[in-house]
Amino acid sequence: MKINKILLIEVGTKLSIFPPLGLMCIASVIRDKYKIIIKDYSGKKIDEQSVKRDIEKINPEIIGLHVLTGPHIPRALIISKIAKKFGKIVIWGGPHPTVLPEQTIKNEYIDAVVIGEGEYAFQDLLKYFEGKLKKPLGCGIKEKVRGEEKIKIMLPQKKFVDFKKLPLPSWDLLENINRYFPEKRHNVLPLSTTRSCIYKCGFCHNSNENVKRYLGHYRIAEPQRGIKEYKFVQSLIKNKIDYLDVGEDLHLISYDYAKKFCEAIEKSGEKNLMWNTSTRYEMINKKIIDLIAAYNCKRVLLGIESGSKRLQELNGKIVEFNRTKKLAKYMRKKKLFVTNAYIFGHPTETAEELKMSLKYIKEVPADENLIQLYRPMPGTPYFKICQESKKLKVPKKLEGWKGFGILGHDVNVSKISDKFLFSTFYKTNAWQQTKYIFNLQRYYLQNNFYIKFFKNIIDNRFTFKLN
Ligand code: B12
Ligand code: SF4
Repeated sequence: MKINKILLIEVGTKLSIFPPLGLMCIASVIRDKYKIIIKDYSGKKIDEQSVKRDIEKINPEIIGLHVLTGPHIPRALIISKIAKKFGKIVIWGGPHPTVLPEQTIKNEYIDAVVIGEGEYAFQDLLKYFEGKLKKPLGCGIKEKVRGEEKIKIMLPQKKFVDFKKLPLPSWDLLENINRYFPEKRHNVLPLSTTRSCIYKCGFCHNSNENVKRYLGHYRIAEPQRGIKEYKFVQSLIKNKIDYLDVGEDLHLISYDYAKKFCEAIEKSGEKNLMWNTSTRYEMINKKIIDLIAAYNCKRVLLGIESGSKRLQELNGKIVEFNRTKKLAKYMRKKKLFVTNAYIFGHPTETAEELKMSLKYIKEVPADENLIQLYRPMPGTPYFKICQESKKLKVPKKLEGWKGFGILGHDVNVSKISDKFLFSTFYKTNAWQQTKYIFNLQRYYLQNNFYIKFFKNIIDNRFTFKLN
């Protein structure tokens, strides 16, 4: 089969707009061989008519979709069904097909999945559909064996992305790039500068076996790449970017890296270029805090997850109380906006252990305590505990995962009574969200983000998950 045009679709959810970083990375490595069109449905309602119109108008041979576990799935299925009606080859990539490739590809509207990192695997798959390669790696395919359809999950790729050789994401292929930067002066550029994570916390996607095998080891790009990307995107848009969001899974990994990052910010030639980061308490100290605060870092996201030593050991993140308290206090003194993330309802968690988390929330300083109910993510060590306890109904079909990761669809897999867990969660959150909004307003004023201050509707991660 001859492939000319490829349509890459960001499925997204109707409530949040986010640039399709993964698809832009894929596009960059194949755009010199094929015509690539990117459609971003994030922040939009999906209706059959407009999807039909898009597919008919573009008329690609291949349609690739980026899919997370949760509400992305029903949206991706609507698109895939229409695509199949038009006789297109449908390929899913992203976190959901990565963790459950076999079940995903069983769906009648999906022809193949990319597992883990997509840059090399997608190229293999394209060659496979062109009849130039028999055994693509890093993917799942359907093959006819003696008239019968068989699913084959292929071995991982032998190569993983080297940021030094990877072209910048194809921001210039976005249809309406200004959509992501609506403010006149204060816009945020999300950057993807890492792959995978050094750690494998028990609840996290990164501890999934397929993620470990198919996404490759932890890599972090030279900070200079982020600055280059910032300049590239700035040259494409009409408004001003003054803030880099590098708070991915794990960004600030050491003093040496922090130093390099701060030097790159300084050498960028841009006055007042701000940024945020994500890290773990065990990775930071006062010296790092002094450094990043001096070089315009504004926000830091850190995981505490639980106040119980047993649960900290279970999930692989030890957060020592006194040290954490001191560091958090110091970050706030240095005017860094501190977000501490917690999970309520860990598998096997007891009411006593939940109270230990409440102690952390009360005593460890933060501008935002981001509290989430435990969301079971398939294939993780936590998920296995849930399955063993038989408290979780594991979906037998792809469609069944649509409620995962959303507030309101939660199952209680802990040993805490439903009443105590949910009432503690909602009560604590009501108070913490109020405090957060107040702190955010203060932060906006401190940094002269006046427009954001006035426009600050409650668009935080707590409400958007009521999807
Ligand atoms: C930015 C981000 C968000 C943004 C935007 C989401 C988005 N569109 O990706 C927002 C804030 C909205 C978000 C929300 C949530 N997120 Co989030 N998020 C991220 C984060 C930090 C970066 C994503 C990114 O851009 N990565 C960089 C690009 C390059 O990677 P990528 O998108 O995975 O793409 C690569 C491959 O997957 C593949 N690929 C991807 N798509 C396709 C398509 C095709 C056709 C092909 C061939 C290949 C391919 O190729 C790409 C290049 O190698 C990731 C962590 C991470 N490091 O990936 C978590 C992550 C994606 N999020 C996660 C989770 C759990 C959530 C939430 C549920 C959080 C929560 N508890 O509320 C919500 C879900 C909201 C919802 N209702 O669906 C999990 C996903 C788990 C899962 N199984 O789905 C991740 C992996 C974090 C983690 N470590 O657990 N998130
Ligand atoms: S450090 Fe963060 S991103 Fe890494 S495995 Fe743990 S929770 Fe996941």
